[in-house]
Amino acid sequence: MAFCIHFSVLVLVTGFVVGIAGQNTTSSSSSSSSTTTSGGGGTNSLCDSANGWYGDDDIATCFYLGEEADGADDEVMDWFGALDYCGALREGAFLAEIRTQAENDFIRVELGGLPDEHLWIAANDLTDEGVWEFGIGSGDAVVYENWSPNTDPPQPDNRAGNEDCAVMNGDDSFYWYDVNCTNLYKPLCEYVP
Ligand SMILES: [Ca+2]
Ligand SMILES: [Ca+2]
Repeated sequence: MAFCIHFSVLVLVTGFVVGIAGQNTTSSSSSSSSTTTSGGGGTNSLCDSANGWYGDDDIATCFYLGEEADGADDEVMDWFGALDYCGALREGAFLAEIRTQAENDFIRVELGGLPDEHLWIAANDLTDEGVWEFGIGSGDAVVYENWSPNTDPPQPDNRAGNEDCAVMNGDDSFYWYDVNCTNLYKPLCEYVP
């Protein structure tokens, strides 16, 4: 019985991990160091794919999609926790700063198999309502934006006057939504190799 349960979990986890990325993924039972070159992404060899970091030739950066190689894929945290989580993940890592359409497209395509995911990104208007920046009070303005037009009113709507942090919403093609910073979601982390 225990074996059956464990086997079922393994199958679920394996299908889940393969499903998100559409590419070869290092599973808990394999320490293979083969490069991941199939599918729509993960082809940037400068990214530490063995530890879950992916990029491709269209972007000069690496993203961590919140999926540990060991299948520990369900860590959720508030936005401030996400800042800390990404910073501690590896040298030079930070909560993702989506600055181009190519970067946004990489996340959307790479995560296309996980339509229910919400991922924290660095954009916030904590310091000055309606003025979006990366970092808190950094003055590093968000120039490229991908707010959802599919709500009424469209995003960002600062609903209830209390939405100052941004997520990419997998329920809506990974368009950006402003949400309450204390919501619990997975972090999308980044580092520049
Ligand atoms: Ca706001
Ligand atoms: Ca909103």
